[in-house]
Amino acid sequence: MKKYNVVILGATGAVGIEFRKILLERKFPIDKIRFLGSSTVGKQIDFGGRTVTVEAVGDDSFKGFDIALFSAGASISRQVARQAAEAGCIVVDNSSAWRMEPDVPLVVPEVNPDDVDWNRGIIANPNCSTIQMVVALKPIHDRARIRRVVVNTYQAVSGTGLKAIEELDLQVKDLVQGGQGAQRKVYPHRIAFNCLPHIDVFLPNGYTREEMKMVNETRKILGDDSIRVTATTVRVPVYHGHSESVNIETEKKITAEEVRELLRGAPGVTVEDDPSRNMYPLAINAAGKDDVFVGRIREDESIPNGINMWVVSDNIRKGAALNTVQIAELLIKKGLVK
Ligand code: L14
Repeated sequence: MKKYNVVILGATGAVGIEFRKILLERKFPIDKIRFLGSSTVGKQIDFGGRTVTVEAVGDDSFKGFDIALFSAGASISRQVARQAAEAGCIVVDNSSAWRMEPDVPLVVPEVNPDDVDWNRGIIANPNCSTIQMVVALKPIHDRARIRRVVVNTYQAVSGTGLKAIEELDLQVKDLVQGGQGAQRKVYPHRIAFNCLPHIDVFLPNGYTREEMKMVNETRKILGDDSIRVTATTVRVPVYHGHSESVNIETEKKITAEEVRELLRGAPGVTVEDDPSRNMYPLAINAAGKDDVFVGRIREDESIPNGINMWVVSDNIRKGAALNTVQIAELLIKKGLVK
């Protein structure tokens, strides 16, 4: 079996750690591996028995490499992705930098795998909240044609990175010891025992950038600009796993039982929906798992063709690292790497 030379940019961040685990777990066919970082340059990391030293990004970082997985933020990605692609190294980027570029495919392998075919060296990994939602929407859209989606999210702090996990940790520990939980670096308000209706920055239309990602990326991935989407994205004091309340209006009638049936057969989805046993998806159960979990499936009785559901997934796995690695696997399967 052919092996590939792989670069990870952002190898020591929350997503980078998961990239390394998932590559090993899935026995990704790796020949050479290179870790790039900024604040952790020089750090030595064990990768499946080899010791890899984190390097700074330089002019030759991508020469001789086949695939790069990026998760180091939008600005560095904007600076070096083209350079990597020109060096013949195909980039799968987890930042928001390239997602809405018309010449960059935005891909969730269960939903629009064939969009990788028209890549020109860069493929974007969608936003975490969008990925888990579209995995659940796709089978419903194919069957009943979705007209409108109203989504509210309950997003974990891990999405913001290791610093935010630490911030929640410090605040909780301080508060239970009688302190004020005043340790604040990442979020503008205390996140412990609180909910912040604010993820990423505010835009002139009053929405946050996270909310508009859900609107625009959903349309691009489903390949349908007529779908109307409106979102409210909320940070909650959860470490791992985003939860979403999703309300859908369809063109054709579809029953709750039909949705359950459809989703039971959908790739990457596990239906957990048995209210009689208090069974519904939970962030604490989804953490560390690969699937998107869907439950609380029921008809919206306020409109003729509506469905409500609760969608949960590990934001760092399916929402980021896993989806990125799955895109890389897809590229290999389709013979699109070198
Ligand atoms: O990839 O949870 O667009 O703070 C930006 C904000 C991911 C999550 C993205 C967060 C994100 C994030």
